[in-house]
Amino acid sequence: MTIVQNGTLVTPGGMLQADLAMEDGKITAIAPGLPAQGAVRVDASGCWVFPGFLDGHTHLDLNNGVMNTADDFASGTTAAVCGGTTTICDFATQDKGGTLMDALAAWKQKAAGVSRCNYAFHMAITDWNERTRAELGALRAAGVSSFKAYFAYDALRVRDDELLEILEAIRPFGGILGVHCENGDVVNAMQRRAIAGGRTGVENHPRTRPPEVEAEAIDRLCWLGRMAGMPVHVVHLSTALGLDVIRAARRRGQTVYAETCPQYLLLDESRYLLPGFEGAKYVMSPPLRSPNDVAALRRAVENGEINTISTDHCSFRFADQKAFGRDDFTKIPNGAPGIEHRPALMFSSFGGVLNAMQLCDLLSTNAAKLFGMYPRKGALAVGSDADVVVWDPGAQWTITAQNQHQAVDYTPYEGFAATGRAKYVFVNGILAAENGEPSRVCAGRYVAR
Ligand code: DUC
Ligand code: ZN
Ligand code: ZN
Repeated sequence: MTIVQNGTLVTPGGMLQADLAMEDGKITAIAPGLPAQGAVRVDASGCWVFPGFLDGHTHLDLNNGVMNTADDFASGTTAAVCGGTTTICDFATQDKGGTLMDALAAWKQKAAGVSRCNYAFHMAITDWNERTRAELGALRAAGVSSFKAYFAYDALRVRDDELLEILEAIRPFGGILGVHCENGDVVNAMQRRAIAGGRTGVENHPRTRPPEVEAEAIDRLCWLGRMAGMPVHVVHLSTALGLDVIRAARRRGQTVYAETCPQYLLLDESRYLLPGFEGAKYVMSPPLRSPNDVAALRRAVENGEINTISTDHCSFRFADQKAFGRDDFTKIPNGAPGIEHRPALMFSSFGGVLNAMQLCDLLSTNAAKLFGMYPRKGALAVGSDADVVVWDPGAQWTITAQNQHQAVDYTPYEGFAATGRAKYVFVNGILAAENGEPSRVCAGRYVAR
């Protein structure tokens, strides 16, 4: 048995000055002054104790058609636990012509035995047909209740009629569909025009994916959701225009879940104008936006319009992977690292305006609820899994590529002065990281939902 003593617990019922006991991977007791004879004692005085943070959007060990991400499940989940994240939802992606069950098996294989945090999979449907539809029951039985579809990327995207059918098909079992909202045809056309005109530099990445490209796709998703009688989930929201579209759908009475990411709350499009090829570090889709967009999204986080903050962690090394697009920005692999730093970035940045309960919702509880893991995950409660973070709110440290565990040669947040850090991180009751360094144990398990 392990007992976390004297911390301030962030529980579903409120903040609680109490001890927390864990045994056999579960939280077994929460009360002040628990008897600790024979138990391993963990001192949490001066700290907040949270349910482990949950990153609902990661891409580990992904091949983008040209190359593999820098982080696989070994390095990516090591980085995750060092930062306080105890569960990730990664994306298993169907091959064109392939089955959903094969995709799930392939992704389980990537994670099994090497994952330091728990992992669940959203299923990205890229080939919608009768065989795919027929697999949904088996997939649900295998623990997959959330799905993903793309409106952009030729290798991944589905048509509007297919997206409508997917929404209808997952409705009977309460599935939820997250969608990458960018108009792929328009992006393709704008990219072709830019390259034909000799505009090949990094600064053309955001110019060929303007805010309207996102807003239009979000609007289309919302109407398709209404036609299907289904809630929808907008992933990686990046624009004020897109936020307005979500507001309009909500005013009509629709349920629209919105996720955004630290990069859209902390960084802006001026990064694409950095000298040399530096801007390639920030090439992701959707791209970084204007300071006005950043301000609008920050207000939306503060007033509760954003449900979850996830990373879209999809790392490529600057030196030899981003470099692939040196002469043509459309060839720069899309994505940036973040899995390790999300909790510290958000506590540092919103700590003055949001309280511990609100940050807990944004970083853990809401994603657990949306993706069918609550209260097993996302709650400090007796019977919940013993994924626990002892958070030192006063710790001062600096984010650098040097001290990170992400297997990539940069961080978008180089030099960021962070306040707050995961002091102890437990995954299924086992110490997985301490003061930002991993333990020796790989305690992560597949989370069937
Ligand atoms: N965009 C995505 O849609 N997925 C991974 C990374 C990125 O930049
Ligand atoms: Zn996406
Ligand atoms: Zn993504």
